[in-house]
Amino acid sequence: MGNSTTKLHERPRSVFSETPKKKVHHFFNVLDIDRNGQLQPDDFVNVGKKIVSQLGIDENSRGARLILLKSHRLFVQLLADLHNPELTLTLWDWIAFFRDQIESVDNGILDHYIQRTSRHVFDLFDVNKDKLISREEYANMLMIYNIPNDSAIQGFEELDRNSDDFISSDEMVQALNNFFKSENSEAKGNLIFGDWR
Ligand SMILES: [Ca+2]
Ligand SMILES: [Ca+2]
Ligand SMILES: [Ca+2]
Repeated sequence: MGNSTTKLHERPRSVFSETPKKKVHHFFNVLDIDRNGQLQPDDFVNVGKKIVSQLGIDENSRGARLILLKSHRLFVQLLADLHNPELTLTLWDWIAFFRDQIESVDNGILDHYIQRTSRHVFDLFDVNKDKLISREEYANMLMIYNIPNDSAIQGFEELDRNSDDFISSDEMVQALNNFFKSENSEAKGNLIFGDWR
């Protein structure tokens, strides 16, 4: 029995190998909406604006302001997670953050980040607020982030583990866990933000 406790502490550290690195790099490009090689407030605010225009709601309405606030908050929290006092994140900051988290013995910060990213996806893209992401809502997310739809159709199938045609928040967290942590290039969830290969 004492043995199992020891084993917990002997968990081998994960290595930030080429596969997770490629995925994280791809995710940076997805978030870098204006493709200037830096994550800045504009990238996130523009996502909010695109959602508002996709929904066809009045830019000055409460709903629209809430969406803009939520997408901006995503960036502010990201800066806090990365302990970055600047309003700009470079690819280098980004990759170093994930490398440090994945290679750390304690995955607490990364798990927290995954939970929060999942919450944000639901906040921004679960339009009818049924706590499920439908195919249509997922397709809208891809469109907002300029992710080609073809690879992501397969992504949806893999995310939807119980094949009920919806992505639940548990399925989202599982997918993000694989996306950020798995060294397996075929892991389910890898295609959540399109084809990174
Ligand atoms: Ca940018
Ligand atoms: Ca929904
Ligand atoms: Ca499902």
